[in-house]
Amino acid sequence: MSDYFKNINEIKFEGENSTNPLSFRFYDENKIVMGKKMKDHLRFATCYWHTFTWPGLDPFGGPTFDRPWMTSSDPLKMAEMKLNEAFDFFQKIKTPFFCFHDRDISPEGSNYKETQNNFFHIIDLMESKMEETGTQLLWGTANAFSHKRYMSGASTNPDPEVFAYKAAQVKDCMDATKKLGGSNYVLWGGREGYETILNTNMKLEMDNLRRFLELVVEYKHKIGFSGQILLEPKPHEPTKHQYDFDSASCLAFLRKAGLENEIKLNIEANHATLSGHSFEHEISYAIANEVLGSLDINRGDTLLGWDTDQFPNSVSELILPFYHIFSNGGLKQGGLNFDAKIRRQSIDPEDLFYAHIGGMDTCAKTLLATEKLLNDNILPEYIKKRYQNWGKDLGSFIHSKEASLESIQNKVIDDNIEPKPRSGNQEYLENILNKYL
Ligand code: XUL
Ligand code: CO
Repeated sequence: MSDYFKNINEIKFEGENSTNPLSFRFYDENKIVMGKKMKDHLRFATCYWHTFTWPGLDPFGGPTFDRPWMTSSDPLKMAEMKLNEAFDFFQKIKTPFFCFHDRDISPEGSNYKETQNNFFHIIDLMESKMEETGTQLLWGTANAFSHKRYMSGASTNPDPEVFAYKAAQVKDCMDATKKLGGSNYVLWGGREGYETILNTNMKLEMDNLRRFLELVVEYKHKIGFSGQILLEPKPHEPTKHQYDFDSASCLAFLRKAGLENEIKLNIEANHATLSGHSFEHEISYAIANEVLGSLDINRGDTLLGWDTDQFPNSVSELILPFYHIFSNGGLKQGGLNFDAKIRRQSIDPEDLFYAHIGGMDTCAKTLLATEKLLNDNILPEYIKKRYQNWGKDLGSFIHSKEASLESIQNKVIDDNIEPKPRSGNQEYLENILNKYL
């Protein structure tokens, strides 16, 4: 029996003028946008960790959330209660997908075997819940960063026993993700980095990270998992330096390891801004290099320098990310995972709903704006025109095999080439974009 959310009914679309805070004003799941249902474009996922597992801690204060499944008695029973409540929530909020870490859904036991039994016990129950409700798994992942055994890294730990422990854990989690029909498997290198170079052999750590990823890819093929394997870049936090800093450093690493065709990226908004980039930069970089896998959707706070993981609430922040995604084929096997948490003062069951409703409505409103932006075609036409000379004689010559620095120089002299600067029209373009917000 689930009763934590008993006072809340299924959230319905009521339209823009609705004053009911427990309704959608823009997310109309079956509405056709750009030829497809809204829900199939957006592929929303609720995350298990922030929404059901995080108790409202901050570095200066203890738990603030009074959830019935967070008491200390019988951890496995608590995990079962959490599972029931989570599926009740998924059905009421109507995110078609969810995501989990192994340790969000089931407790560690006193040894590996016991932990494994707890995990597969919950996975079996989860499988039945998924069948019963039709909720799907966007991705699974292993938490190899919270327990103290991982304090100096997981696959980049100085101790091979820790590497082995993580490998065992990831094998189980990949098996579970496959069993549940997950569309992706995510690897976020929570502590795959270092605190001080004084005690760190960077070359060996990076070789070991490569070895770990090779083993993951090998196992994916062995078990016939058809989902995508995704790395999730983040520049720092918890460690000071992380090896998977941003899209560009992940891609460089993957290329050196020869894994660029096997592993794609799960890009998170607040990780992008922590690395000094915008969300749209990280997304377009991944698209340009054919490694966009999925998105963790949230937002940071410009006044705070850490990962605040707030729910998205601004169309103007999302319009450029969406424009790039939907002008390049959409999310495909990926989705929009709300890797976002309510504030620790938001302690009512309704607060979890308000947060997701706000995030889903903001994304839906952005999708509608993106449709207009793409239909009007002003921005794509502008870009096409700006680069059009690359399709003409000189551009084609430069790309041809005959071109060399000497022959290009001859052209400059013979054809009297004197480039004339042309405006980038930034403010004009910003005004155009504003019309859609
Ligand atoms: C941490 C983070 C993780 C990953 C999954 O900042 O984003 O929750 O998404 O491990
Ligand atoms: Co994330």
